[in-house]
Parts: sequence; C-alpha cells; structure tokens
Amino acid sequence: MSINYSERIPNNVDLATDRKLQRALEHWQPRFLDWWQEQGPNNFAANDVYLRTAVGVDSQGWASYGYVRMPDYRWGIFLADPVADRTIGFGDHYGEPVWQQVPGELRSAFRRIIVTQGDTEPASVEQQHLLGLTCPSLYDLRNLFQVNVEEGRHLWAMVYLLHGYFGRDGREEAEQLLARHSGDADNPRILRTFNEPISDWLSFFMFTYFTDRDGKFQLKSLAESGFDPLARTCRFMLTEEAHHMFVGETGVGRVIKRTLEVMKELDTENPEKIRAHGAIDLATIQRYLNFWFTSSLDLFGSEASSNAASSFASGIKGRPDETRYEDHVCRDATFDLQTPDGTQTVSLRNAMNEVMRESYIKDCEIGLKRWNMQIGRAGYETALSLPSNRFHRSIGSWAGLPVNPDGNLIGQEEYDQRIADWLPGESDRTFVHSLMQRVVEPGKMAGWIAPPDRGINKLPVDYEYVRLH
Ligand code: BYC
Ligand code: FE
Ligand code: FE
Repeated sequence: MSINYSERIPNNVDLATDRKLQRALEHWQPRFLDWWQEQGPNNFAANDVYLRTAVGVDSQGWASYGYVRMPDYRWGIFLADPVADRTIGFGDHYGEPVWQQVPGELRSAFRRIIVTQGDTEPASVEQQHLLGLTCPSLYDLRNLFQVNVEEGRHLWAMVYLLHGYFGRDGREEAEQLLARHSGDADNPRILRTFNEPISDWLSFFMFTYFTDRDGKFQLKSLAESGFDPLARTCRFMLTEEAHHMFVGETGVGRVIKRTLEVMKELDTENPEKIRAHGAIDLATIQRYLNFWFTSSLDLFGSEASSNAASSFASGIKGRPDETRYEDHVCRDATFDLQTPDGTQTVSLRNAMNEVMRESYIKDCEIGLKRWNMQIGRAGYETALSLPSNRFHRSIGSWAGLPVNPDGNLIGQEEYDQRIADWLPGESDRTFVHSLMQRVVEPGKMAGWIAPPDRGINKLPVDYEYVRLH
C-alpha cells in the first residue's frame, strides 16, 4: 500500500475514508507540533536537516532523503502491509484469526500497553532536547535529529491506534502523552529510564544502543500481537528502529576508537592521562554502559509477572520472534527463576518478561564483542562487559539490593564504598560534560570521538548534513 502524501496527515490507512478519525487526528496534530516546538530540538527549528522520510513500507526503498526543516517533517501513519489470513501465533487463542478490532474484554489491557509504548517515544525526544547544542559533528547532529523525528513518528503510530480503536478514552490518553514530561516532578513519564537525563553524548550513544534495543524487543513482541493493526504498526516501526541502534553501536565504537588512539599515542592506560588528553578512559565508558544497560533491564518488568502471563495468554503480546519457539501455548511449561531467596519455579507464562530480558541480553552482547575486538586489535587486554542482570536493579526481585556487577550479594557498606567504581559519579559527569563542546564544521569531529567509517546514504562524511546558516 503506498503512502498518500497529499493529505495533511500522510498515511497508508485510507484516513480520508474515515472523516471522524481524520478530524480527531487533525485536531491532535497542532498539539503535537506545539509539543515539538516546546520540548523537541527547538534551537534548530529553522535549519535544513538532511533527513530520511518514509515513502513506502516495503523493505526495499522505503525511505527518501533530502533537506527538511524539522517542524515541516511529514509525520504520518504507516502500517506494514497486512499478511493474508494471519492467525494468532501464541497463547490461548493460538491459531484463531487475528482481530481487526480490540476485543472488549481486552480493551483496558491493550490500552495500557499502547499508552506505555507511546509514552516512551516523546519521552526520548524530551530527554535529548538540548543535545544538539553540544554536537561532536554535523554528522552526529543529523543522526540525533533523525532519531528524534522518528521517535516523534512512533508517537503518531500509537496515537493513531488510540484514536482509531479506543474512542474517547483513547483521545484522552493521546492528550496525556503530550502532557507528561520526562523528569517532571509532578507528571513524569511512565517508565523510569525515560525520566533519566541524557545531557551528554556518551549517554545518548549508550541510550540508543541499550534503550532503543529494549524498543526493538518490545516492538517485536507487539508485532506478534493478535490485534492486527498494532502488529502491523510495530512491524513498520522496527524498520526505523534499526538506524537508532546503529547510531548507538557505531557511536560507542567511535568513542572507544578515539580512546584507543590516545592510549597508543601517549603509550598509557592511565585514566587521568587519557582524560587530560581529552578522551574518555575505558573505565568511564564501562560505568556509563553499566548505568544504561541496567536501567534498560528494568524496562522488561518483574521476572515473575501476572501482567506478562495474561498478556501472553490473551494474545496481546507474544515473545520476540515467536515462530522460533516450539511451544506457542506454554500452558504447562515452567521456568526456573534465580531470586535472592534461591531458585523459584514459576509457570513459563509468568516468566515471559524474563524470557524477553534474556533474549535482549544476548542481543546486547553482540556490540560488546565488536567493541572488545577493537580493543584487542589495538593490543590491549581490557574488555568491556555487561554487568550481571542482578546489579543496580530498581524493578523485580533484585531491586534495591547491594549486588556487585558480578552478581553477588555483598554488604551494604561495601556496596556504598564501591559504587563509584561501577556507576558514573559526579566527577565522571563533570568530566564528560567538559568535553561536550560543539563542533559544526563539516567533516570535523570533537576530540573525544573518531569519525564514522562512512557518511549517510552514500554521501561523504564531510557533507553538510545540517545547514546551520
Ligand atoms: N519503570 O508486572 P510488571 C521504546 C511497572 S522502549 C517504572 O513487573 P509488566 C523506546 C508496570 O508498569 C519500549 N515502572 O511488568 C526506546 C506495572 O505498573 P502498574 C517501550 C515499571 O506489566 C528508546 C508494575 O511496575 N515499550 O520503545 O509485565 C527511545 C508491575 O509491572 C517499570 C514497552 O514498554 C519500569 N522500568 O511489564 C524511544 C511496551 N517496569 O501497571 C522509544 C509496553 C514495570 O501496576 N509495555 N513497571 O501501575 C509493556 O509491555 C509493559 O508495561 C512493561 C512492564 C514491559 C513495561
Ligand atoms: Fe521509537
Ligand atoms: Fe528508537
């Protein structure tokens, strides 16, 4: 299905044939733009940015590239093409035809999950609101904005479902998605990670590597949903998501590359000397990694969860890549959870959050392997690692416990003494912030990050990705 760009809201859902829905969304559109203006990258509203915009939903050639001023970006509603005769792939309704409407008894559960998903999208734009002012290069500035406009579009994706399938309740939720704000003391975003500040680019790269990857896994599990419009929306969102994680993986990789260059040049592994030379020592990179990885682990919810069990049973949310599993019903299967009180055997359905978290962790390992190969090739033995999934948790059975990065319970006193080695502290943040100086000459990079291997869409690295004048 091709995308209609002649309408106020670009879409491939035949919006023009549903006047009521179209009017409701056209009413929401200026509120979205006001929100973007206030909470988005508003210092750059007048600049041309070299962005990709979705023009179709095929995997081949789905995007077109060109200069756009961000407030003029064509945010729209794009669903992946329907799969003929699709059936529900998991849970109690396994094998039944998918739903084109939300079953009445599942309304509030679906609404809750769509709202939670929708809440994260504008939250991330808010978190990254000021980053453009300290960009390490025009290339990175453009990537930040690409991620921002697409997270804005992901909000549209969820608002379309709320308006289209949840009536007045859905419209009210859509308003609330613009009213909550990241870090707001009175009206914060729903999930903790989306209230954490992202005020430096190392955090941005860690966030796009680890937290956007939670997005990938949550979207994959919603792409299995029995509610077909949700599944199709999420399938297309995943196409966009790949670039966000690319920004994270290559961003962290380039920071490491620059650090290794400085280590070679000075012939030292001494963090102070590396810092004095304007690069970020590997121990600091590890601490940032520890923070964003563990915060993102919390986004999967508790290990044992009755919400997760009923989402799976009722066909709301499957496992990422559900087809790879043999048993799609999981009525009798069990799962052994490692809790602070020892091994606890629970029903597999109740452990679905943990199943997802495990596949997420495996996916996280891939980038770590690549980064460690870089370090190894440079002749150093230091390796970055993912801390234990029990470390620094705020959700689930390990929440708030003094656990070290190896996963062992230790005394609270020792934990408090060692925490500065494991998580970014005041002095780390002050140092990293001191490096955040804006570099905007085409092709130039800040001193703490190596240039990318290649530019965007086959253009050179020194292309003027954002026109600042
Ligand atoms: N922070 O049974 P439980 C993305 C709450 S990222 C605060 O353990 P459940 C993106 C939970 O809400 C993908 N609260 O968990 C990335 C519940 O509260 P209520 C986002 C939390 O329900 C980067 C209570 O604890 N998408 O797209 O099985 C940039 C008990 O819950 C947290 C989704 O998350 C937390 N970390 O699962 C841009 C998908 N964790 O209801 C975008 C939709 C749990 O009792 N969401 N709680 O008041 C879901 O599927 C589920 O809501 C969750 C939680 C997986 C988040
Ligand atoms: Fe998103
Ligand atoms: Fe994303």
